[in-house]
Amino acid sequence: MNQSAVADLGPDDRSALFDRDAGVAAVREDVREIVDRVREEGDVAVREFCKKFDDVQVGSLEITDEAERAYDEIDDELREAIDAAVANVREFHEAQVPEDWRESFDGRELGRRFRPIQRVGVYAPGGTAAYPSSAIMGVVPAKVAGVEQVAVATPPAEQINPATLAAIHAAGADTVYSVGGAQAVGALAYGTESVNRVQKIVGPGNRWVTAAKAEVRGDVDIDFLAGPSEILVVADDTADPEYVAADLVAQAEHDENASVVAVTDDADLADEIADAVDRQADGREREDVIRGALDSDASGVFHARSMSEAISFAEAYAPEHLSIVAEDDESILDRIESAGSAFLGPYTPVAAGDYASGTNHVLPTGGGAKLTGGLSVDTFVRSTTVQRLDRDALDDLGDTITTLADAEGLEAHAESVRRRLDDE
Ligand code: HSO
Ligand code: ZN
Repeated sequence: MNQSAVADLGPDDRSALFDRDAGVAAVREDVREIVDRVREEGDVAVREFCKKFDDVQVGSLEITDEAERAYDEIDDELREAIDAAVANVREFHEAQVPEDWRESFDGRELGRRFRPIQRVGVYAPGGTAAYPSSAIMGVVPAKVAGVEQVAVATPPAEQINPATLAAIHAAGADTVYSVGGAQAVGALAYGTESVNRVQKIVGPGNRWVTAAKAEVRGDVDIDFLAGPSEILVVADDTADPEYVAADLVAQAEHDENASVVAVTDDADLADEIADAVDRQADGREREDVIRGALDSDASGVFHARSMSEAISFAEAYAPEHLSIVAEDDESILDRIESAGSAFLGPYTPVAAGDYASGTNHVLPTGGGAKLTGGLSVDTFVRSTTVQRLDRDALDDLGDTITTLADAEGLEAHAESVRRRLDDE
């Protein structure tokens, strides 16, 4: 794993860290071909790609009933864990539901009204790991927002992970499709004989799924690019290096394209974290994946000369997950504006938010946190502004409107006001 002083990072090092793209650009062209073929050929192409990439000859692409069956059949402990996670995620997202409002602004009655999108597609990754938690994170906020048709796409397998199917059902999805990768995104975006076209696609995925979302954006709405996982830990000398390392290794476990970073103002701690990461990676079930991520140019343990330098580094990185393990964590958080989700203190592992604290784990990666937050109820609603003016309010505003309309040469606009005000 990279280890260096922040001050010694050259332009190429900084670019690998701050302009990271987790290999998405490299698959963009292949993804375009997949998406185009799904768009043109529908189910035939979807089935062909399922065979090619997942090595599965899919029967029916729609498997909604299997999700309900899986929920009934999984063991009680797993069902209870799924239900507990769903309940916490639901509770947190219910607290976000925006209320319609109207207010008087000097006699002008203005307000906003919120309504859900109607048809949404959620991607729940499968592949080398199963992601029941991602199904929960996509479906629950959509349902809390009031989305009528929530479809989930998850990769096919000899037997699709029963926990994923059960979670999809527990979260309240309406339809489930057995299709993954870029072909799933294409099918949801354009529709096929078996897959209903949606208006917005959300959810995390590997670089293929992420590139496909970038590809269809514009034809269909997407949440944002939520690619391979990232974590950045800001730590001071009060941090336990073993805890910090455990969080880095955990996110590295997702994908060899994951990026994991720690930055600290304590040089000894930097060494201890790097040692602990190496030790903790040893012998893990997914050690190959972990080592792949640790060796990435976008990963490393960095020593800053001051907490201010560490904070500037974190801001430039704009991580998906920001963990702050430091005495004055709140004031450090205050000074970092760009992060998908923040985890404060020694007892808040990122895994808490990944699974069950209630916050959403579908978060912007690749520096996207500079522009947007993670999945929330807002992702699934649109707003309409509403206004009503009485005669006095229009009278008050009349000169302003007509003067601006005249300045724009839009005389009919001005007339639409005058006509009303001239009428007694
Ligand atoms: N850390 C992942 C979410 C996840 N972790 C799912 C475990 N399962 C992306 O934020
Ligand atoms: Zn995770």
